[in-house]
Amino acid sequence: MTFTIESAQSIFSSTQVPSPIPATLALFEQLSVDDKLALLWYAYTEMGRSITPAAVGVARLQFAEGLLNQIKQMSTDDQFQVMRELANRADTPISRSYGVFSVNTKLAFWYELGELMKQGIVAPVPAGYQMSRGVSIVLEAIKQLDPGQQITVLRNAVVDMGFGSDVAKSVQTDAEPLFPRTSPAPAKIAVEGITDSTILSYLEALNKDDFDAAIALFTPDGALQPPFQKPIVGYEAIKRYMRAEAQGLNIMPQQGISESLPNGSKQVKVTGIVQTPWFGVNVGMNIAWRFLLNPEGKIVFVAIDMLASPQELLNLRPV
Ligand code: 45D
Repeated sequence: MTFTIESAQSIFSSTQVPSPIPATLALFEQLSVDDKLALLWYAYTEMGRSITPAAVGVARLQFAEGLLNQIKQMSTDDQFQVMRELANRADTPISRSYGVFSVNTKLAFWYELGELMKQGIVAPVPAGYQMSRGVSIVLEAIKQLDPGQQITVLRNAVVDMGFGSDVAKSVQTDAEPLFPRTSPAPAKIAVEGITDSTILSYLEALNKDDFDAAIALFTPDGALQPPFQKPIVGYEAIKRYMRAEAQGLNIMPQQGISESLPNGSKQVKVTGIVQTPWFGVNVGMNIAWRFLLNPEGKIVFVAIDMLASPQELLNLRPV
């Protein structure tokens, strides 16, 4: 029995509801460049969700340090110009360097710039800037989101900046350190409604950052589809992705449903909370995993979805 990625993507499709995140990002995209920068500043400072400083390791910043030092030495006007170029994805040397940073280095770069803005070394918004109607509309839309969705909007906005940024190609080099875990994740996991050992092993492996163990649970052409992204196919690609994006996650699954299909395969949906090391225990994201297992119990496909609302945690209807 073979599956196509397309057929696998549609498992539990009746539980899929439109997410407000792409809609909010589309509103953001329509803003002028100064409005985008101002929006991010207001959203970042007003939401009051604090980034865990431990996440911004000194070693991680070393990749962004050169750029940050250049920016520090610039005039205020030039600093704005650089930020505009990044937000506009302009083809300039600085914007190109940014474009090849890994996701975590991009986030660390803006975190540090944000700190410099708070200290007054870099000015936060252009002098004389008046908040436009567009900015207040997008800000209002962001305020309606739950905290996990808010940080996802911020993250996606940052990751899309710079020239030639391509999340799918972004890789973390071996030189970049692992995220420090502030508190150990639970080693043993119990999920109401789930006894399948593949599923439990997958979740436990992620909690230990044991990506080799996680990969071993997939078929060689198995696929992993992250939130709002295309499926990533095969051991090597999934492992590279996990090394870059799944370090230090706290996985706290709550409940699930497992359904045997006529051909001996199984579809499993699990919902629960995931914490990112960037925000630690301060922000929980409501997440669903939709697994397709072959008759041998290997993962053919898993989609990770950001839930549209906390009520979706209980939405485990099959089909
Ligand atoms: O422009 O099972 C200023 C997978 C103003 C793996 C600013 C997973 C100017 C498999 C404020 C300075 C990974 C898929 C900007 C599971 C300006 C698996 C700065 C899921 C930009 C479960 C802004 C993992 C700043 C998940 C500093 C769902 C913004 C992980 C910083 C999700 C934003 C992680 C940050 C998320 C956002 C992390 C740090 C959503 C971090 C978000």
